[in-house]
Amino acid sequence: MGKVFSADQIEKYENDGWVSPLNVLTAEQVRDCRTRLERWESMRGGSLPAHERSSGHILFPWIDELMRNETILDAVEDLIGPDILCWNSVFWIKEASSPSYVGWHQDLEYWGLSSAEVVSIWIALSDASEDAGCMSVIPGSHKYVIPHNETYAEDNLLSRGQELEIDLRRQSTVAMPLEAGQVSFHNVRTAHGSGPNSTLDRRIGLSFHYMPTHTKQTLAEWDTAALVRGEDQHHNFEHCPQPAYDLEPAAVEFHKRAADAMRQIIYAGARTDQPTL
Ligand SMILES: O=C(O)CCC(=O)C(=O)O
Repeated sequence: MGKVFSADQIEKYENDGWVSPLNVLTAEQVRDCRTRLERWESMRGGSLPAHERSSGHILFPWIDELMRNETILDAVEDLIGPDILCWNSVFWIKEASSPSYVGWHQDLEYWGLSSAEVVSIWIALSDASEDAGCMSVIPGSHKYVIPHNETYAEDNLLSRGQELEIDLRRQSTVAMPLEAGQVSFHNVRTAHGSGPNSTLDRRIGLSFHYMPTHTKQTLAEWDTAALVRGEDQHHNFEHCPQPAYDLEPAAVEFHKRAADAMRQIIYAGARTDQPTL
């Protein structure tokens, strides 16, 4: 038995590479987060530029607080132990009735992280039903590496339009629908993807990517991460400062450097004729 997950849930995560859902946020907390996000989007003219959808925890105390949510960290500790860094956070937004989708992929191949223990969590800030295009996974796929195609397809929300090079009709996939306020957990190598949003509401998710402190960045000399629990005896990443208030100038400057480093990593080896984040 862990702090949050039962022994069966931990075993399921180890065998299948995912566990979901966990109830974390109240309806009021979800409303508050959504209001703050949508206020920020209005400031930016309606939607966030790609570089701001990533690492928002460096810019805004409310995202930093979500990243340090005790229930989430207890659950992550059950899966990877007590010394935890958060590498990144990303907003995954599909507008109402939109064709946006996320191609099937495994993240570890693109992030340069040395540890296959990295755990991705996804917080639903609106209902993420199957009709809204919730995430699905291929159970057990965290145990092997699958080649990817890079399609750069317009509606694919991934940086390179990645798609697994396998026939999905031969795979058994499992949908992970979430109600607003619930959270899913998947291993960084678990193959996952999601379809379009055919509902009348936006599908809004916020992912955080947690890793043991011994993890190294293999694609860049310098990278950042937030120490969210325990001790970091390895110092492989520069620790992100916690923002004192929204868009604090020092935080904006740090975020710019961190986002530049992230862009180099995410696009390492990619085609050069494509627009970058
Ligand atoms: O939002 C989605 O549908 C996919 C998110 C994702 O790829 C991730 O959190 O790793």
